[in-house]
Amino acid sequence: MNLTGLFLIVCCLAGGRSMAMDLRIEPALESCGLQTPPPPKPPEAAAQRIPDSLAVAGSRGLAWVWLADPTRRYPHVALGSGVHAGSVQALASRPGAAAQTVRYPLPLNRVFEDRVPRLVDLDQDGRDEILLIEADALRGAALVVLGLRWTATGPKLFEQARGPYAGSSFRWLNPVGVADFDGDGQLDVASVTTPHVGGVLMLHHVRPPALVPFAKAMDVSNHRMGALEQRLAVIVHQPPARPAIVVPDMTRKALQALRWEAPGRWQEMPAVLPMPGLVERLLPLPQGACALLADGSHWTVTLLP
Ligand SMILES: [Ca+2]
Ligand SMILES: [Ca+2]
Repeated sequence: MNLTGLFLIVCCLAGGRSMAMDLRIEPALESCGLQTPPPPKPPEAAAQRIPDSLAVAGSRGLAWVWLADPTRRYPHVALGSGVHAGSVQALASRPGAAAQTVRYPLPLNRVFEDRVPRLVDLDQDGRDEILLIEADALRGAALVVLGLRWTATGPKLFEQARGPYAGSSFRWLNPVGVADFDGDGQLDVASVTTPHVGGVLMLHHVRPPALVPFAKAMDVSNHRMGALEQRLAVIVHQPPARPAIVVPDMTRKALQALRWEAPGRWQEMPAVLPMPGLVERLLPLPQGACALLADGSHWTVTLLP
């Protein structure tokens, strides 16, 4: 009997669970066959975005969002450069009105330590919010959710919710994504705090004005220090099971899969899955992920529920 078979028996006898999660990997062609169409052309104003950052197009109230006002006032190079954004800007749109540019500047003790604004309708009201990594000079990084509202004088971005700070200067965190991890019908936010020095996977409820952590798991990483690439964990949807997270362990030479199960505990694989090299990027596939390793090879990763 192989180790997996042995585990299944031990698991089911000891824990009473019917199945254990498992991951399978297979060598794949470049990008695992993923076809990504070229993005639409950003508006003229987005040409002023900070270096190496993405302008992101949306369709639910925010036509475009980009990071702007480059500054070196927070000299941390987790993303490969000490240049960060002093503001986020957006092209706000609504039916029957001309789109308008709106700017949300940060105070001098803060920056957006991020390269990609994430658009997601977190409160499911039909309009997108912006999820970003902010960094405070003394308290380090925090997740922030910005909402858009229209006033008599035009659109305004405002802080809708904020997560806990990473703790001190130059402590960073990196989002994983958004899903209903605990099955209560409300979207939750997943992120990894301090992914370079003992990463902690955190799940947060969205409870404006706060993002409130409700689950933590240790010893994961979803970023390589100094890398521009921020996509190093995926969320796998296999209903009726709750969404699972596939993420490297701290070495980034192995993968773990975790799912937050009722009534409130992690289900995870009994042992991490060793990879044939250092994991540099994970992109979502319907049943798992496409992994890019440091040697340039691609692998499909499949989650067996
Ligand atoms: Ca919304
Ligand atoms: Ca939820």
